[in-house]
Amino acid sequence: FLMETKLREALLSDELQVYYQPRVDSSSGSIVGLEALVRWFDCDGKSIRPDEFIPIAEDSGLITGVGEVVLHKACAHAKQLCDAGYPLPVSVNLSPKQFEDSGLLNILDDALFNSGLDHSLLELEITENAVLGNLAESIKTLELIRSRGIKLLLDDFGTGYSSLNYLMSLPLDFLKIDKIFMDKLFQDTKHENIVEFIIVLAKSLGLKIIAEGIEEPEQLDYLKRKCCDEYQGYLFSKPLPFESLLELVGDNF
Ligand code: G
Ligand code: G
Ligand code: G
Ligand code: MN
Ligand code: NA
Repeated sequence: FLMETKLREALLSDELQVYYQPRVDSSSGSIVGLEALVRWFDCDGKSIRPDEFIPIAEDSGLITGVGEVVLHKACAHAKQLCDAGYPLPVSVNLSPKQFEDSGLLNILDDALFNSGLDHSLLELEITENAVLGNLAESIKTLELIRSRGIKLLLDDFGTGYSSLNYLMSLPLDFLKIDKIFMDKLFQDTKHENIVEFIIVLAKSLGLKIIAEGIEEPEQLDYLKRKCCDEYQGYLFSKPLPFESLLELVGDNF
């Protein structure tokens, strides 16, 4: 309850910021995309983790406002990068509540219109939990999003139900292999096998694969051999405030 009140005030006083974690191309090693991740520094400068406040935002309905702020900031930053000569796509996380919201398409259109960002530079990360309710209805929404040129990415794959039916039926562009698989990759051959299976399956469905949570060079070597398309993790960079990201991108190009 206290957190909810604080979050409501945070929205009014613009305490939410967006950090960006680079996604790196497998062959060139250059930055090819960014994931937008919300950060909250309260009035005392204390940081409150999204793991803590996103669930509260979801339960209280504040997630729509939070999501709107993140989308607008991410689109504006992506536009700024593009104008500076770095046309990097930015992916924004959508929680299930946002996905169900009937106002979602208007919110997306507003963020794109206000920023002037090329639609192809916006990507949305959804999880399987977002489509659990009604598959047919979800597919319609995803198709409407995609018809605008926005790309879709399935996040956290392998951590929930991971229905092969979803993977087959949903109109998607990317699949993210979750960090939990990276953590356990060399623990036993089971984990190597399942990662290899996910990669082969996703590729056969025409999806590009992003491996996330890469911390060790050994993980990267393994995934390169299995031909992932993009990599994300502390090995390359932590999520950065926009100004730091701009510097990194400048050095990288
Ligand atoms: O960046 P970090 O590891 O702290 O993020 C923790 C969790 O919060 C992750 O599951 C991430 O997907 C989620 N998250 C981060 N930013 C956003 C956001 O803008 N919207 C939503 N819905 N979730 C986010
Ligand atoms: O790893 P993580 O993304 O949580 O790093 C965030 C760190 O960056 C915080 O520990 C904080 O010290 C610093 N930081 C970046 N931007 C701000 C800001 O706007 N306010 C405050 N108080 N700290 C910031
Ligand atoms: O749920 P989602 O995949 O959106 O969340 C991504 C989260 O993972 C973010 O909170 C981000 O800060 C975190 N993250 C990204 N790369 C790494 C990494 O290499 N190691 C760890 N421990 N966390 C990471
Ligand atoms: Mn994500
Ligand atoms: Na993930």
